[in-house]
Amino acid sequence: MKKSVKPKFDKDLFKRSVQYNVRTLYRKTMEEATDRQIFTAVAYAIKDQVVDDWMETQKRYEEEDPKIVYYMSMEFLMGRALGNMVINLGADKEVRSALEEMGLDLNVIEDQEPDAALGNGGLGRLAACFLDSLSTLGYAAYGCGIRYRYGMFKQQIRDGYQREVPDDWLSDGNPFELRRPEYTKTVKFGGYVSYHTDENGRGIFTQEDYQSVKAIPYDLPIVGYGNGIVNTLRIWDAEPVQCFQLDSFDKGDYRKAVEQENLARNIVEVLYPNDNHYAGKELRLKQQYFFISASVQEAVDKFMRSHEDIHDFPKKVTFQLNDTHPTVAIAELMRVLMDDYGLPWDEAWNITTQTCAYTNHTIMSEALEKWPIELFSRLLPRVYQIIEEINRRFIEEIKKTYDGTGVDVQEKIRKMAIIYDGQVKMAHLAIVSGYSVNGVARLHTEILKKQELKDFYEMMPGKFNNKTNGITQRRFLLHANPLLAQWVTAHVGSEWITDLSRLSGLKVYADDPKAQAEFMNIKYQNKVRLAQYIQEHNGITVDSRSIFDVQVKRLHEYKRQLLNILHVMYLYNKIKDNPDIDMIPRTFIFGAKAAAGYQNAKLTIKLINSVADVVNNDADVRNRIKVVFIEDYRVSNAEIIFAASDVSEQISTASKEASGTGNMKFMLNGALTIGTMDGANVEIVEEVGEENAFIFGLSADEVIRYENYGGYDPNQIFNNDPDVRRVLMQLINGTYSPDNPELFRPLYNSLLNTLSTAKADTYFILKDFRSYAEAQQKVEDYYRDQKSWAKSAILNVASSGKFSADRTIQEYVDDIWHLDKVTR
Ligand code: 26W
Repeated sequence: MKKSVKPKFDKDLFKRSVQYNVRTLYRKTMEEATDRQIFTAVAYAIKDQVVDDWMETQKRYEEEDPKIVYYMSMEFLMGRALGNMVINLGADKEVRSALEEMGLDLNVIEDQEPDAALGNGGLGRLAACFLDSLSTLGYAAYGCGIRYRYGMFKQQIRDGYQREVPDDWLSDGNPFELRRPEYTKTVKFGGYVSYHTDENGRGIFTQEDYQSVKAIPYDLPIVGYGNGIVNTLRIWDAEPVQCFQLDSFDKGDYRKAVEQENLARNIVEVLYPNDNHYAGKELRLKQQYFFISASVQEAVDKFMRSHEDIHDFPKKVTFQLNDTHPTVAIAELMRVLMDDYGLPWDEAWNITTQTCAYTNHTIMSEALEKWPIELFSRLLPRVYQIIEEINRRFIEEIKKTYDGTGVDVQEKIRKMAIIYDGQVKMAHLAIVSGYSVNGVARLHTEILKKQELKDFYEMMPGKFNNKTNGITQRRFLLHANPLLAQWVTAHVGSEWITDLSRLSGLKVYADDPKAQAEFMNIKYQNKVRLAQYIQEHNGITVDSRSIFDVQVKRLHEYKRQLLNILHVMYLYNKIKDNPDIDMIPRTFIFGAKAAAGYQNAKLTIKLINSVADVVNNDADVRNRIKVVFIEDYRVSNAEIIFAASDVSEQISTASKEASGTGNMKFMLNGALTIGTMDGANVEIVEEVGEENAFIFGLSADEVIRYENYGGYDPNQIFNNDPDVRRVLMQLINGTYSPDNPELFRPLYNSLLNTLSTAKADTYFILKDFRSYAEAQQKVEDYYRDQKSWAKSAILNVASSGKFSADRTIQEYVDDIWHLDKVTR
C-alpha cells in the first residue's frame, strides 16, 4: 500500500480554467460575469481537478476489489460543496491566492452556492457526515439516494409566521454532478404477478401489466481529506420510458403512456418535509422503491461485472439502511436474486440476511413506517409476495422458539409479525432480515433493547449494537470556524483534522490565562460575524458581548422549543417586575423549520417571533434580553451559528432524542450545553464532566415511568407555581397577541388540557420548567466569571474528540461492515 499523498494543485491551470469556463459557459469576460456565474466557473474548475482523483480511486477499487458499503438513504443533507471540496483537496491556500490574484474572494464565491438540501435534519446530515468520513478514512462507499427536483423548502418568516417556498436548487444547474445515462435502470410499479413453471418444473414469477420508470443516476464526488480518495454519492433521477411508438398509438396504450409519464414526472419531484412523522403517502412509497430498486439492481450488476459467483455477494457488498425508509431493499434484493438470478429461496435469503443492516434513528411512535397492505401490494405486487413469505417463515420461527416455553406465542406474533392488522411494519422487516440493528447513542440503544424492541432483542440479542453518532470536524470546525481551527492547530498540531482525539491535548491550556483570553477573543470575533448576519437578515442589532444562547434544530414538540421561549417570557416578567434587576445581557437565538402541516410547531414559531417583537422593543428591557429567529436555518448558516454560540440548548424530553448531532457541533466549537440527560448528551457530559455543562430535568427512566402510568398531572404545577401560571396565562390573555388573544390557545391547551380525555403536557414541559429555570440561572452566574467560562469552553472543545464521525465510521467498519482500507 502506498503512503497517502497530498494531491498536487496546479494553480495556473486552475486560473486559466476559471477564465475559460466563464467564456465558454456564459460568453463573458471575468469583468462582465456575475458572482453566481463566477461561482459556477470556479466550481467546474475545481471539479476538473477532482475528476482525476475520482477516476484514479475507482481504478484502484477495481484493482484491489475491496468490500463496498452502500449507504442507502432517502436523505443526504450535503449543504454547500465548494468550500468543503477545496479544503479536502488540500488546496484552500492555493485556491484563495489564485482567486485573489484574479481579484476574487473565495468566501464571496462560496456564498453564491445554493445548499444541496436533500434532507430534513439529523438523519440526512448524518448521512452527509458519514460520506465525508468514509472517503477520508479510505473506505469504498456509495451513497445511494434521490435527486429531488425540490429539496427541503426554503423558509420565509412573514409577520412572524412560517411560509414555505419551493427550493429550486437546480435552476442554474449543478456544476458538481455527472449524469451517468449508461447506468440507467428500469423500475416497475403495479400490475400483477403471474406464475408458471419452466421446462425444469421451477416456479417462475413474472410481473405483468406494470408501469415502468427509467432511473438515471447522477454522481457527485465525495472527496476525502488530503488522501486523493474520491467516493460517489449516486442520486437517481426519474424519466419516462419511451413508449410513444406510432404503431402502438391506440387508445389503451396512449392512456398508459400518459400515466407512465406522469409517474416519472412526480416521483422525484419533492422531498417530504416531515421529520419524525410518518404520513403514509403513496408517492413516498413510490420514491422509496424507485431509488432502492435502481440502487440494488446496480449493486448486483456491478458485483457481477467483476465476480463469478453471486453467492459471494455478502463478502464484497453490504447495504446500510438509514432508518426504515430504504427497507424495501431487503425484498428487492430477494427478488433480484430469485427472479433475475434464479436462486432458490434459501440461498437468496442467506445472501440477503448477510448483506443488509439497519440503523434506527427514533423511538417516536408516530415516526414508525407501517404501510397498509392494500397500498403496498397494489404498488409492489411481487415485493409484497416476498415479504409475505418472509413473514410466514418468521412466524414459524417464533413458534419454534417459544412453543412449549410457557411464553404466550400468539402475543409474541401479535407484537412481532412483519405483517399484522392489515399493515406492513418496515422496522420489523429490517430487524428480521438484517444481520445488524443499531441505535445511534448509548442511551437510545439501551431503550431500544429494553423497551421499544424488547421482544426482538430477546429473540436475537446478537444483532443489536450501538453506534454513537458523530460529525465531521472538516466541515464543522475546519471550514466553519477558521479562527478556532487555526488556534487549535497552533496548540496541538494539525493532526486533529483526521484524528479528533488529538483535541484532548488542549486540556493543559484550559487553565492558562493567555489561552483563555485568545479563546474568548475568537468566540467574540465569531459572534461579531453572526451579529452581522443577523443585522443583514433580521434587521436586529444584537450585542456581540451578550451571551449567545442558541437552539437550532427542527421544530418539534419533543425538542421543546416551547420550554425555551416560555423561559424567555418568564425572564421578561422578572425584568418587568424589577426593572433594575441585574442580568447579564443574553441573546436567545432560534432557528427551526416546522413540517408544513404541523400546527403546534408552526404556532411555536409564531410565538417565538411574537415574544421577540415585544421583548426586543420594550425600552424597560434595556437590551438585557433579545430574541432572534433566524430564517431558513440550513447547513450553510448553521456553520456560522455554531462557531458563534456560547450556550447550546439540548433540552428534549429525556428518552425522546435518539442522539442529536447539533449538540456535538456546538461542543466542538466551545459552547457549553444546557440539556437533559437524553441521547448523546449523556455521553457528552461523560466526556466533558458535569461541572462543565448544565444538566436539568427528568431522566429517561423517570419519563418512561410516568408514561407507563399514563402521564402526569400538569394542573398541580399550574396551581402551585405562580411563575408558571403567569407565563401560561400570558399565552391566552393577549400579552403577545393583542389583536387575537386566542391565538396561542392551542399551545396553552397542549400543556394544560382540561378536557379529561385528552392528555396534557405529554413532553413534560411544565414538569421540567423549574429545573430548567434554575439551570439557566446557573448559566448566567457562571458566565459572570469569564475565566471559569473560558476554562469550561476550552474543555468542551478538548473533550469532543469522541464525537467525530471518523470514530463512528471506524466502529461501523469494525463491528458491522468489515470493509478493507484502500489508500492512494
Ligand atoms: C417517515 C417520516 C420520518 C422522517 C424522518 C421518520 C423519521 C425520520 C428521521 C428518523 C428523523 C431524524 O432525523 N432522526 C434523527 O436522527 C439523528 C441522526 O441519528 C439523531 O441524531 C436525532 O436524534 C434523530 O431525531
